[in-house]
Amino acid sequence: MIIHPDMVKPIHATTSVAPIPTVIPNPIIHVHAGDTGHKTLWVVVVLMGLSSLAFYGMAFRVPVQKRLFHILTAFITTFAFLSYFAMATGDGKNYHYYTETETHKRVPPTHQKFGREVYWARYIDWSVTTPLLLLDLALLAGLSGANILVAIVADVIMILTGLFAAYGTTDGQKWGWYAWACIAYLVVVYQLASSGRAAVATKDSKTKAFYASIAGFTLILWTIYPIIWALSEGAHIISVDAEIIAYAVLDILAKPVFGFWLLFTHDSMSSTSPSLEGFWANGFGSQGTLRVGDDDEA
Ligand code: RET
Repeated sequence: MIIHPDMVKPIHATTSVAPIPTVIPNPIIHVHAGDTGHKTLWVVVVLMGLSSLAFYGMAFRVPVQKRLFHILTAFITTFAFLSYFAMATGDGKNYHYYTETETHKRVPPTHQKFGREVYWARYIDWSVTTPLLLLDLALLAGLSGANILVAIVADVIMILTGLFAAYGTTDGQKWGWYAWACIAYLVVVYQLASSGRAAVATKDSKTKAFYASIAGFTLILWTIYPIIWALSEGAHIISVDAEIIAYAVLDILAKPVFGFWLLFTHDSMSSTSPSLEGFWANGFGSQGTLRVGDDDEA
């Protein structure tokens, strides 16, 4: 009898003892968002859009000298609106592939390749909006320029190293980048909790109490992000839908809720809050104006 190779090729070998690894690799398992995740992304698009409109509306109701916080906060939700619009319509994401190895007692280890969705649009959003959120808090506290710069640079390092962590192929690479991001985050925490508190100590009691509450709220919220990251993109414990919902709740608290709280309180304290004149309100004064054609006359 002639034995054809197809007759012996063990494509899906089964046994009652233990799974026998096949010579044909298992197909890649794709881990992606479902219906709930997609709907959640659209809900956030709408909420970020509406809050942006509300913040721009609030900005127009106060004189330009008092508009800095309104404008910063409206920009924050506008960026989030755009990034959520990208994610909801299927942009700003791709599959990150990795292999999980399972060891067995009697047979050689088996390998399974996975592709999990990474929503990289988040990191673009966060790299712009978290510095703006920090600026809101730093200006409220009256933080020095030097401290603001350190906080913002540390913050950008945190987000970018977080992005590298999301695409890490080996555990060492992934968790190595994660560790750098956490160290950068500690610098941000230090600037808000220590330098920020010292700076606000010279202000009136209302501002002091308000900074303590809103900076405390921010620090608690921001600390949940790396925990969600570790459970989702890090250790792949929770589903992509769960990851989308968790970040959606955090983003809504960190941006629109934070924004309304900041602006309503700021407007109610507006008699004590500083008024920005100079370039912010009037552009370059006559002395600083560049006049076209000055050189030609000379
Ligand atoms: C990552 C993963 C790496 C470790 C750390 C992280 C921290 C992220 C933070 C994000 C804050 C985002 C906000 C968004 C508002 O919409 C990058 C998740 C520490 C703190 C406030």
